Amino acid sequence: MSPTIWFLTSNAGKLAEAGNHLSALGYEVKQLVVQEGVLYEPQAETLEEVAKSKISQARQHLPSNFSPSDMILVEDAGLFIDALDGFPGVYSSYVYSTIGNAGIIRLLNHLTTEDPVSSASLRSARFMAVAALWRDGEVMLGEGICPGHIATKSMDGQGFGFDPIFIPCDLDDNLNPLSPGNYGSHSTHGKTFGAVDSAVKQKFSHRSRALQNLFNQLPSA
Ligand code: ITT
Repeated sequence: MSPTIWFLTSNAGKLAEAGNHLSALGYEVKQLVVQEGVLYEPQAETLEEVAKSKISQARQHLPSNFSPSDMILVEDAGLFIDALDGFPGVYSSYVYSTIGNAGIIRLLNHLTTEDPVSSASLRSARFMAVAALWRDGEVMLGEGICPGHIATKSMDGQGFGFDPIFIPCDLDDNLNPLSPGNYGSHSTHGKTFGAVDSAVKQKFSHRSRALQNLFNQLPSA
């Protein structure tokens, strides 16, 4: 029987993406549901600190059918915008639920030129994710980064959170990201994560990369 990974998250988009990634590796992913208002998001300066705090909290709320070979997964992500010195970063959830995507686009309105390449580098940003896994009493961490830039207008459709306003950098043949303005063999052709299929996002995303980095440290299921 494949090992069960209990993912502590309230975000359905994150759950679906991690489920897709990990089921392909032979794991079963279940959502670890905790009563609303019981968990807290610590005021931390790094995604890693937040992820470690989420693991400690998750361990206090294991389901009754948690078996000794099961694992706990948490993941903390954020959008880091260069022109705003990395803001919203660890404050991404708060910023998303207050000013939202429209507010971010308004904040960056002045950073646009006619030239798409300089526009992209002025509006450069990255998604970062830290995934943490509790297994056999130990915590392991994996990190993923997806560089890109903020679109000048929202492109909705699929995805969640900041997906409608984030355009990832193209990737080369080995799936390594190129710098803004360079064309690679894998591209969303100027579309945001919100305007492409989830399978396309998965190829570029910080989440896939963090999970890959984390699960590469484990023997395969
Ligand atoms: P949990 O902590 O319950 O897992 P959350 O939504 O608070 O869910 P994060 O703290 O990891 O998740 O994310 C911070 C914000 O960044 C939040 O508003 C997310 O919607 C957004 N976000 C995270 N990953 C994203 C992604 O892949 N695409 C778009 N937005 C994302």
